[in-house]
Amino acid sequence: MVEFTPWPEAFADRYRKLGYWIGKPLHHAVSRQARQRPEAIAVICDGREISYRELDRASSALAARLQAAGLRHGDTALVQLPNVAEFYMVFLALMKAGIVPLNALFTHRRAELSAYAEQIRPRLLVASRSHELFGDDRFAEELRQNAPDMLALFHGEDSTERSLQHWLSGPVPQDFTEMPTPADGVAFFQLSGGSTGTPKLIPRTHDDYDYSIRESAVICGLTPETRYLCAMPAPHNYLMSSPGALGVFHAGGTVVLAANPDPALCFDLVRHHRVTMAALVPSAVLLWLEAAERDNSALTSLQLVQVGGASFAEATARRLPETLGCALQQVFGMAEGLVNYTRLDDPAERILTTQGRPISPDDEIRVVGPDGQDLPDGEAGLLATRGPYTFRGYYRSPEHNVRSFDADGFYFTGDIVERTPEGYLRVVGRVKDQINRGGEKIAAEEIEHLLQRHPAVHAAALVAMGDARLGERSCAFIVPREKLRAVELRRHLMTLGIAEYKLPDRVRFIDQMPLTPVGKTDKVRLRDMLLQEDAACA
Ligand code: J2J
Repeated sequence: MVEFTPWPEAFADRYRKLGYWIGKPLHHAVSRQARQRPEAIAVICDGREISYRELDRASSALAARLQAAGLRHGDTALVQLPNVAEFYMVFLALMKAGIVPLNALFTHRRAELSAYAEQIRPRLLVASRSHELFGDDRFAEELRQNAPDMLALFHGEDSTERSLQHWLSGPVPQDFTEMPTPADGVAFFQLSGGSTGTPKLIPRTHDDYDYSIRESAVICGLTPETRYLCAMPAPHNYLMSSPGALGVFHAGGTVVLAANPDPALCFDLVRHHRVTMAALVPSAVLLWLEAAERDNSALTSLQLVQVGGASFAEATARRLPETLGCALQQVFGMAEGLVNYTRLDDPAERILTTQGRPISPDDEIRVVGPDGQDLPDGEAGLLATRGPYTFRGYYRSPEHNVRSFDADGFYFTGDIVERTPEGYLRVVGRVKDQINRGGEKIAAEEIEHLLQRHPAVHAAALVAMGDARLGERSCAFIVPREKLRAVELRRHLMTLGIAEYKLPDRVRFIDQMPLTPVGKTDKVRLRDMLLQEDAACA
């Protein structure tokens, strides 16, 4: 079984007694829908309409085949698929077979996938032939060096023995028995936005994740009539669970998949499929607002747009309801657990000016000052939390866990928030060393380590710079050992193979790294230098 840090028994008991943890595996809602409303449409993808019956059948067929191929309960899987219906089929199949997936983003490349494989040593790889790394078998073979008995299946593969679509087809064998991992054990790994050199994995249990999904479905008012547009990466926690596709399946609604949030693509999908709800990040909202100001006639079915993942300017929030012709819901969540929503019946000002309040009455929130003291409402401090769906430790990261949690099990999120007297949170800043590039998180240290592997780099630091569209972009400050050009660094990072969104947007060469009194890189100074340059240019 995949190990993880469990909740202390007293907490687990309480969460069960309160009916939060119901002891069911994550696929239970789809199985229920398939029994009760088999013909209802679960997913629309590229013009294909997939019913709950079909979603359930395909996932059981794959689960049975994986079992027959010798995969076992408690094995792990590395999955990387684009926004296609098969992503959900695979996820549900793995839940049924008790195989623990890590769902990589489609933008992830060699560096990320290798680091994930090294951590989980997958017995199964599910990838897409349309990804640059999986057009041929070389990279899959490379991954196999760490995981010699790894089975590989490919979406878009011609040969039948390795074709994911083939493995998903056909009837479910009579003797197929579901073997999910225990409900209070690890169901899958969620990915942390991170701030450290190696990407951190978040073990999520069926019990905790399912609770957040069920409550999210209620808070967001989902019904069988909901048509939810998923136009951001499907594996992201937001799109999986807040309420995400799993929330929609819980309510028996329909997920409409889009490759990206481009309004040219999405507005047609909204019109065509009568989409009622969409989940966006702030940078996508800006694109939607520009397009809708020209013509919003495609959006008449839209009732609710959720915005989360990065700081959302109040001025933009104020434009949204009228321009898109629908309600706004702000969402402030994290793959580690805690999710906050403004409620559908909240006063307009609260929806426009806060990032919501926690899902659960048992989400414990602390706003902590510099000396570790709890701050009164209205004062900005570090957000720490524990609760029925907030994890208790990163996977195999004892040192990092000591820094991320206090002795009482509160997780320090790295966000700076203030709390209103009504218990709503406003995100006002961050202490974690991360760049939030339009909702995509970049761990500064990860990129700094990779930059430092270039022989001509003496020191490197990555900091955020403000950006009107994305909120933030990244700037790499480099102290070179010898003459070096920005393109060479870019090429170096491309060769190491990182997701494109992690490539520094700007590179600045400096003679010396500014240091704090204790000798650490002074990132405040670096950010100030950028501000001064921008002011000089303006
Ligand atoms: C400011 N910062 C925000 C917001 C997240 C729902 C929604 C988002 C995520 C997510 C998620 C923010 N305003 N409204 O998992 O279930 C920043 C914070 C936070 C970090 C988490 C979900 N909403 N953020 O974005 O794990 O800094 O999850 O700690 O990717 O994004 O990032 P991530």
